[in-house]
Amino acid sequence: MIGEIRREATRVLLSNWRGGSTVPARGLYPHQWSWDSAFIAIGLRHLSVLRAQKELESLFGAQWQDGRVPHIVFDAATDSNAYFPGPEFWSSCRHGGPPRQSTSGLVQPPVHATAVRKVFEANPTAACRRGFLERLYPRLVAWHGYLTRQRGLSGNGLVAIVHPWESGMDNSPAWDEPLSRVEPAGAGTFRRRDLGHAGDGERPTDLDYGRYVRLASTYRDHGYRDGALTHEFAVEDPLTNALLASSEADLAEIAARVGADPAPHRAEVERMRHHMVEHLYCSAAGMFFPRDVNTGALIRQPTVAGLVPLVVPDLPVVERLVDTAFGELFRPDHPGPITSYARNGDSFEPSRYWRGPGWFNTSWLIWHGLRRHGRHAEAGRLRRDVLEAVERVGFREYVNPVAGDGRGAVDFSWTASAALDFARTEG
Ligand code: 2M8
Repeated sequence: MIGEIRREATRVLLSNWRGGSTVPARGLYPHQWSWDSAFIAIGLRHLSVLRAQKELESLFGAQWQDGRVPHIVFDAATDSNAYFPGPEFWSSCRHGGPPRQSTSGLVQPPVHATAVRKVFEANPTAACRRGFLERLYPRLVAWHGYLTRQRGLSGNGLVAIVHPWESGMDNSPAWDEPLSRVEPAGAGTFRRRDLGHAGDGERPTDLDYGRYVRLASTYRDHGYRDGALTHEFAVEDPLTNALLASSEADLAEIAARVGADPAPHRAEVERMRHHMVEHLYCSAAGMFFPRDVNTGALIRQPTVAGLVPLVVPDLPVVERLVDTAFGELFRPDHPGPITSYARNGDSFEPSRYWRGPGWFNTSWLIWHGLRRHGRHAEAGRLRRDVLEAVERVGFREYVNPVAGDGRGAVDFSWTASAALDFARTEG
């Protein structure tokens, strides 16, 4: 079983490689995505450390002057109409994006320093030869600096996302309430391309898309300047903040390797951990919730994002989070990834994208967090369940936790990458 998974995962990652980076899936996602590339590099390092380094270098090659790492880097060789919203919509070059590449103006969760560290550790000699860490370290510092400086919108020590796409969990039920205040762009003003590749019962609705387009075009029309705009959607997401804290811990290790001072990075981890527990943790629910910056209220929707803080080193509430993660709420009926939304949630939909299906990257993050906290028994159980799902459904984008079948894209890169990493790790 493991041997077959490794072979097939390798096939997927090789066939989605485009010469300098990897597409999440052919057809539906024909460009480079930010957090996908981080997960992909983590898997690729088992096949070729050089390719894994290039995956991350190409992404950071498209970093903006202000330090942001764009959520999509468009492939110039791919038809610009293949994906919506495409390069013309974002007009990145006019707003501080890199001069020779087209990108989006949004960001995605910062899991990159973790990926850089793992790729480095896979073969330090090869990395040193190419100056991999020396080149990436200042870029990672600028990336984290962009988030803490420009996205610290409420001043409470946490960073905010300003669009559901920035969460990576686009149509999470947690965004329904803040999104309901956004006037959608007219249905006739844009043309979705995603529905040509996946069923509309598995994707966000047209109303969601209208609101996504409105928010993105307003941000663009303000030159993507964070301070210059009262964001209609601004949320402190536990997944984004947790990944920033955990990446900052990895950045401390990277700093030590390149002869920089790790102490400020360690202080930053401590600061973020404190603010996360203080502002986003709900002890009654045993999990974290996002906070709406515009109302100041917690959004009490139980999603897997509220469990991802397990990745934060020395988190004081690990026990409760583990109980929640392995309780009934997030358990699929068939062995597989933890569900993206609680089974008893009022908006649970087992086939629709981030509103119930299990995803491989979030389960990888929880596994990583469990191992970080020495919870090897639970980590091993999750690993076995996820590998069993891969064996059953292949490298699908997500899994219906009720029927147990695969949904969304086939041959999905981060599924292959996570499977490869699980398959290559004992326990
Ligand atoms: C999905 O998001 C994109 C927009 O960024 C889309 O729906 O077109 C999400 O699952 C996101 O987390 C992921 O990075 C992206 C590419 O796999 O697809």
